[in-house]
Amino acid sequence: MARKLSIATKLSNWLAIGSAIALLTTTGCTAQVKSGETVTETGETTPIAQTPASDGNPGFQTVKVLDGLEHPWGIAWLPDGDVLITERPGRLRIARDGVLDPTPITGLPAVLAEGQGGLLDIALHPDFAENRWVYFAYAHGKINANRTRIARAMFDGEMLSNWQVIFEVSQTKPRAQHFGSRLAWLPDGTLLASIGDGGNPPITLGNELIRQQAQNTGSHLGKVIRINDDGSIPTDNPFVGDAAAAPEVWSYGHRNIQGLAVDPETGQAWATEHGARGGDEVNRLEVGENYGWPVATHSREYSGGLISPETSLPGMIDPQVIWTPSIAPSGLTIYRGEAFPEWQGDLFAGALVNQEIRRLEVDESGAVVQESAISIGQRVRDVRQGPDGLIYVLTDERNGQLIRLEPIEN
Ligand SMILES: [Ca+2]
Repeated sequence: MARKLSIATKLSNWLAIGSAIALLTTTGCTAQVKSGETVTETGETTPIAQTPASDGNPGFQTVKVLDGLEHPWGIAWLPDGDVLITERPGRLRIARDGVLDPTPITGLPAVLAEGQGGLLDIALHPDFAENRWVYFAYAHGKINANRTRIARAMFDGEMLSNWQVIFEVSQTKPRAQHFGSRLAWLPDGTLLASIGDGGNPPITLGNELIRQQAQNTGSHLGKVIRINDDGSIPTDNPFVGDAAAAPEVWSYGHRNIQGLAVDPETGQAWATEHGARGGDEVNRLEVGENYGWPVATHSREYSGGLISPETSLPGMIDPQVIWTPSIAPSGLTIYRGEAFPEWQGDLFAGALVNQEIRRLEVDESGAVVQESAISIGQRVRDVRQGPDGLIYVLTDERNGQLIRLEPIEN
């Protein structure tokens, strides 16, 4: 039976499924991209394009693994090598043995699928093999009053059951902007989640712009929160015991984090955050710290006006990287696989507008020291390391794809 296949067999099936796409180049790299043939009669995949090794980079190619995904947002691999993928309109898809099931998984509630909202990130419990819990972040409510929610449900391989909302933002907001919604587990088994700032001007809360809530530790807006696997609050969260603060808050002063990852080797958390016009950021996250938004920022209003005269302030953490103009950063991963030894420990950040991946090299002190780009040619929504040590990309298109980067010998 297919479900008894070993992971190795499944991965070889995955290899056989894809057909290569996406001309791929590396910024600053003079490597020639050469054409290849398409799928052979045996079903083995040959890439359309490859990038030979150069300048300390490995040779690599992209192949298409899946298509027919409508605005896919997040991905999670099951222990048997099958893969779950969220689609922003509100569906959960599964690919078994490299084949996308045409029927979505049942057991999900309705989500607010408007604007930036919908069914967003997915993460398996670290002990999923034993407890079957799958975690979701999504937009809930109505267009004039909505919020980010986190829920978990049990997945038996066929359907979801026992849907439990374990967190929701305490305040509602109008419109469909800035849900944050990336999920990442810390080594201690607690869950980090990013929550957006509530949205752009002219959205207000009380007598000020709602984005000011990013500086209010009493609000979940504009934060990274940390919760236990059942939604309860870890007693060692930084603002536990502060009556004016929300006890879930872990870091603050964020606009809209769309990439969140924890280094499996060091436990260090990283985030990529959207600015408005320019001022996108890469941040190395530290517990309890203030990352500045909207009082210290390199971003400007979409109109071009100043958001703040300050780009840095005492007591606030400056970004490791500033992207102006904006690349619209999306999913983030820290590479710790064996398939690309040259990229060990590097950050891979998706970019929606630039339709590429940014690779960031980090030195021993944790500082970003070099950056390059890998073109994908479609809006990149998520970047993850697969269980096979290869790098996978979801593209944010109506016919979105799962694309894989794999090494080549040359
Ligand atoms: Ca910042």
